[in-house]
Amino acid sequence: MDPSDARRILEEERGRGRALIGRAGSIEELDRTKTGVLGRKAPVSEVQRSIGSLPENERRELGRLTNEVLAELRAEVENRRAELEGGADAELLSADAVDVTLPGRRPRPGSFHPLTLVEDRMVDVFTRMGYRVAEGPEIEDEWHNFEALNIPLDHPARTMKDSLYVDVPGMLLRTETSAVQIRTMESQGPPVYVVAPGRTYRHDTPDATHGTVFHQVEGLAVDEGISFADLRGTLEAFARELFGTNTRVRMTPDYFPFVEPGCQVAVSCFVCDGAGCRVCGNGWIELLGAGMVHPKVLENCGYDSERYTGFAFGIGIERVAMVRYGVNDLRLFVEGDVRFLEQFEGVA
Ligand code: 2NL
Repeated sequence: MDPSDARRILEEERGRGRALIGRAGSIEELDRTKTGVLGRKAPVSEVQRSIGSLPENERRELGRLTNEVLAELRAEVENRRAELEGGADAELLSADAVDVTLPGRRPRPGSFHPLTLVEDRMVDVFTRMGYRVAEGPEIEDEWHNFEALNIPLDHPARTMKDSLYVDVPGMLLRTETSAVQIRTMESQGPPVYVVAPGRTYRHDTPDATHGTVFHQVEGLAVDEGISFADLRGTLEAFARELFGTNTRVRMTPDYFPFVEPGCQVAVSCFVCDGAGCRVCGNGWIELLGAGMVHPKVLENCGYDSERYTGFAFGIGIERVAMVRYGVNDLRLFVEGDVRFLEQFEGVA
């Protein structure tokens, strides 16, 4: 190679290399540029290989110049590499940045299910009157669910139509929580003051007013000298706690196999105070069934029905929740739709 050509190439490569290295936009592009500028086939490398065959007087000087250009370009490559790596870091840092001055996200509070709200309030009224809370199994035997309650073998409530039997003979999903109170009487002597809240089941096709699952609070008081007047007084106190001190109670005769006499209980409407409105219709809200415990039920549990008397009542929780919160479809209670449930946020 002609020494003057070699000199020209070195100077050209110094300029061209620096420009290319400076333009490399990524580590990958920089590596390709490095091969082009400093690799085996690069013009600088060709000059380097030709030095050995140059005349003695040129060899020294061109050798020094070649090394200078090579060192300079290598340094440029490493500078550019450091810049690109630093840029990648900075990009990562800004993508991951956390603004510590932003206000925190407040977690949404949960809410109680309306049936839980009503059940808790009702149970609370009775526990303050001195009642204990009893719970029991949801799968019951026919003795506790029917026979002990004086519901005879041929009673329509026992047929498959109204009850949900499980595939163990004689076992069914309880149709009321009375069974829990039968169990309480079987396990202890009088006096008994107990409420049994919980789920009950019916064989029904769900629509706005029928469901498969119901919730009840049943109550039972058995002692010496308990009268129908005690039942009325207890239910009046309960109604006033739940619906306000102006609430009046109306009792009309009704029949349940496990009580005698039995009655239907209505309360004066808490919206119109008995005048008649959209909520109640005629001023009264029918709320529960009740009565004096049938002597046969007491005897079935080993209680002396000559000495002890008692009253019992069964309150439908759905019924109370519907009038209280203006719910017009039973299915809303079981569907778990958040748009329904979140309306009870903050209600205690
Ligand atoms: C209703 C009617 C009622 C009872 C439940 C009861 C329990 C025992 C003994 C006697 Cl252990 N009675 N419970 C009594 C009368 C009515 O429920 O319509 N509930 C929604």
